Amino acid sequence: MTHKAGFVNIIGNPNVGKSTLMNALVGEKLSIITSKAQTTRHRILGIVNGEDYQIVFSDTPGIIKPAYELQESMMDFVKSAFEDADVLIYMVEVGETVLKDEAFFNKIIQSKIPVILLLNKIDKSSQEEVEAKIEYWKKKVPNSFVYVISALEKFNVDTVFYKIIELLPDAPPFYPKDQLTDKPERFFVNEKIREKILQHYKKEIPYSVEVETESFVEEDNIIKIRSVIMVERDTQKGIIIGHKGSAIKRVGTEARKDLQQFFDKKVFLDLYVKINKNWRSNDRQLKRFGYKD
Ligand code: GDP
Ligand code: K
Ligand code: MG
Repeated sequence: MTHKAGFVNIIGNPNVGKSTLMNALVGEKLSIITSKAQTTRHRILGIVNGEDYQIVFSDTPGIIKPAYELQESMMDFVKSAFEDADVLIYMVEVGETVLKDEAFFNKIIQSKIPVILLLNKIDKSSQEEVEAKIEYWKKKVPNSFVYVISALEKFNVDTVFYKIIELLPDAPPFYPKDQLTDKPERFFVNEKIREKILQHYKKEIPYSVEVETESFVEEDNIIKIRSVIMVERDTQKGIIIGHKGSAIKRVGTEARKDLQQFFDKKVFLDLYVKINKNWRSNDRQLKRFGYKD
C-alpha cells in the first residue's frame, strides 16, 4: 500500500475564513476565529491522519503590509508556508479582488505546486454573483483548481478534502500518526483567552495583548491554569480589568468554558494582568512568545 503525505498551507487576505476552514478540515477547534483581522498570529498546524495518508494543514495569518515587528514576524510565517507547501490553498471570499500584495500574488500564479483556489462564504451571496466570480478567479489564477465553499456551513468542504488527498505526493508520514498539532496545550489556552479579548475589547486593545500561560497542572479531575494577560501600557491594564474586575471576569468565565470543552475536563483558570512595555516591537519578547526563532 502506498502512503501519501504532505503540507497543505492555507493563505489569503485577512478574515476570508482560513481558520474556519482549517478547523472544519481537521474537525477540531485548533484555530481561534473572530470577525476581526489579525486574529491568527501564528502558523498553526492541524494534522489529519488516515490509514494511508497524512495531511499537515497550516493555518496562517492573513496577508497584510506589516507596520511593526510582530506583524513582520506574522508575514514570515506566511512566507514559510509558501516555501514548504505540497499543495497551496488560496482562499478568497465573494466580493474581494486579488491580493494587494503583488509579491505574494505572483508567487501564487507562478506556483509550480498545485493551487486550490477556494471561493468562500457563498452562503452570503447570490448564485449569479458566485458564477461571475468563478469566471473572474479562473482568469486571474489559471493554474488553480477552483471550488466554491462555505467553511462556516461546511458546504463542499468534503469535496475539497478529497481533492487534497488526490494531489498529495507519495511520502511517509512527517509526524506520528496520533499527533493532532505542533503546538503545546498552553498555546491553545493562550489563544482561547486572546479570542475572548478580541471579542470583548475595542480598537487597539486586542492588538496590544499577548497571553502567556505560566502554569498548567493537570490532575485527575481538573486542570489548574494560571495565565497572564500582557498589555503595552498602564491605561490598557485598567481597561482589561474593567469596573470592579467585571471585564476580566467575563473573559475568564468564557475562556474557561471553552477550555473545558477543548480538554474535555474541568478547568480552573486564574487570570491576571501585567504590563510588558512595547512588547510588539521588542525582539527578545517576540522570541519569548514564539513569533521568532
Ligand atoms: P481568517 O481571518 O481568514 O482566519 O477568518 P476566520 O476563520 O477567522 O473568519 C472570519 C469571519 O468570517 C468570522 O466571523 C467567521 O465566522 C466568518 N466566516 C468564515 N467562513 C464563513 C463562511 O463560509 N460564511 C460566512 N457567512 N462567514 C464565514
Ligand atoms: K479573523
Ligand atoms: Mg485566522
